[in-house]
Amino acid sequence: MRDDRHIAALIDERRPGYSLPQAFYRDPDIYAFDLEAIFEAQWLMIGFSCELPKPGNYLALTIGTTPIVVLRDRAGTVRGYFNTCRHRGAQLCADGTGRAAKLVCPYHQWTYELDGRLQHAGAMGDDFDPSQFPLRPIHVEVVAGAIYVCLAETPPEFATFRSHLEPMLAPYDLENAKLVHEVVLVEKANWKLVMENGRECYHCAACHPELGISFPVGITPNFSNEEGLRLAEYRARMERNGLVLGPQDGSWWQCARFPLNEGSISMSLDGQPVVKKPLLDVDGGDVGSLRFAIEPHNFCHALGDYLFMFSAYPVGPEETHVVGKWLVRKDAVEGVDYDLDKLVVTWDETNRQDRALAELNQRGVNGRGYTPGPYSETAEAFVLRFVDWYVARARAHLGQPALRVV
Ligand code: 3BY
Ligand code: FES
Ligand code: FE
Repeated sequence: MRDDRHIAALIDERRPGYSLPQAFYRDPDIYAFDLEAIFEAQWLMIGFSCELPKPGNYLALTIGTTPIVVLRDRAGTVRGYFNTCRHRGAQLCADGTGRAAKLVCPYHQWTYELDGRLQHAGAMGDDFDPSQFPLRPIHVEVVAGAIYVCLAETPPEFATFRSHLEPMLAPYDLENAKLVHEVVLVEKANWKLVMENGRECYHCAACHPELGISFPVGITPNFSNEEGLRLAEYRARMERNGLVLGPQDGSWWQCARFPLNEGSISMSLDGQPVVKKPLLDVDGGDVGSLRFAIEPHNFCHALGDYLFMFSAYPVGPEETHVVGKWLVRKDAVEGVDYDLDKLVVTWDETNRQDRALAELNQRGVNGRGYTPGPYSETAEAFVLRFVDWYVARARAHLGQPALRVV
């Protein structure tokens, strides 16, 4: 039995402005708590509606221990379900992508319509009422082509995030984009270490030579851009093109457009676009990056020519899977309009470097020598926000007040 009073006591031990006590990065009970309090309760970004181009296309994945499936139904609506059969609970669709006219359980062939209705169940007798056994839905929101899901019965309020992200992301026309590359990095680190690393660029100048070519690694913590002539010019240019700059943020989401390094148009090894046909056909794709991110597990960078998504999924107390996805315009042709290696190299290298850093962090944290250390208020402002948000959610889940006077 998990001892939630022990978890509450550990939360109280956390010193504000400091990293978490060791148990938060390795204790199996806290891992189980995190699945319940965070991953089964919050919005998660799983991918893009362009990955489901036709009715019946589905994307199945497992959140912690819970398999889900997100699909496009016959009416074109993106819907999501718990990927668990209503008969005896077998997983319906294997994790990954596919296309099916109906979802047929591999075990005893109960068959579901794409709208979740149970259409066929053999040998169940005359008084069996299939309408009582539809697939259990999960919450799904699609914002300008980005898919968010929530497994909770009552999800956190979403409309405010949508109202800010939608106008910023819509110009990229992601419904007419395509997924051209996907990676899953198996990282031997707790999901919070993966995310803390992903929320700061304190390490970027030293550890990400490829990213540092184009990415302003000294960027102000909230991506609100440095003041100065370049920002004034960028702001004027974006305004002229009707592109909202931001930054906009809420407790669990952030959206901001920012300029890349001088001379860089895209995140590539020479700063030049890697796709000839831009996603956003404005100023030759010279639009900086639109960064949008949600707690607990995701960030995206939408560039003029491609979009990169990063979403992390906890799979064990010391294991996290990071899913990376690259999108380009649907009509861009590989080998003609883009070279796949050049498209993916910057984030591929960056992700591998970040995996090594998260694993390095885990090894050190596991040692007897670990005591929580202080975050930089400037360079690690977003890490602090992430950890403070986590602590607030954990407290709320335990039924404690958000702020405790100690
Ligand atoms: O949130 C981000 O944008 C990631 C990308 C690089 C560093 N990190 C802050
Ligand atoms: Fe799905 Fe039996 S568990 S049909
Ligand atoms: Fe990094």
